[in-house]
Amino acid sequence: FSQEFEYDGTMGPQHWGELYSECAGKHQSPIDINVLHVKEVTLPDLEWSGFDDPLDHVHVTNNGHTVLLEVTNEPHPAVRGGPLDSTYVFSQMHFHWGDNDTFGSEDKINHRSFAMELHMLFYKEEYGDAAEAVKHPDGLTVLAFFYELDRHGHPAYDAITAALGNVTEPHSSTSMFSSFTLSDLLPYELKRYFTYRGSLTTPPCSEVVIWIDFEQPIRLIHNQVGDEVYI
Ligand code: B30
Ligand code: ZN
Repeated sequence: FSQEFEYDGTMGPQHWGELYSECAGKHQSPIDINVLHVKEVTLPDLEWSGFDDPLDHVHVTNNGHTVLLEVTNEPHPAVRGGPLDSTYVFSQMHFHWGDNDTFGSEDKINHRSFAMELHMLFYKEEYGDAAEAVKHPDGLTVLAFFYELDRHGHPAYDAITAALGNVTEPHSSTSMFSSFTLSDLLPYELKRYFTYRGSLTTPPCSEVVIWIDFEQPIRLIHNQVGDEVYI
């Protein structure tokens, strides 16, 4: 099966710009956030909707780049406020991780990598869907959460960890019917975050993403981190 891109070698990030022109852009993600250069501002509160509703059906896919979770809840969860001037509707969430627990996140904070990163992708409601939204500079927002290893896990992740066993091979998928909420997956403190204008972190690298990176990491135990899923 031929991949459209890879994470190293001749199809690695250094070469993405040859096939996908936007990957050679000037506002590319991921970034290394230098906290000393961050301007501290007060923004309106983020408003979350649907995050406390049990998810009725979660479709889990190993698409060859990541493990992607899609939900069927109606109405879709959504987020507004903070740096966002409108409502953004949930599209999918997925993870980025490394071969071991010392790296794996995409963005970094003060050069520090985290073991894993969760991306919750939302599209601006007025654009109707993610495919249309990606054509507009304010089309998408990604809520990004870092993970830190701890001896005490986060119970809501047990269902996801179990489902990963069914998607260890690229282009496999499975369904989950366990009732957790999106909030169950998140850290306790959601008031402090870093926000910047950037891009999709993989091809087509479109510079259409309002990034919101939460400062407080999610704590997981080692066996809840997905380093045995092959992409
Ligand atoms: S991220 O949140 O910035 N990591 C995409 C979505 C979110 C991010 C990066 C990329 C995205 O939608 N990419 C295009 C989708 N893919 C199709 C696919 O599902 O698997 C097309 C592609 O890459 O060019 Cu392969
Ligand atoms: Zn991502």
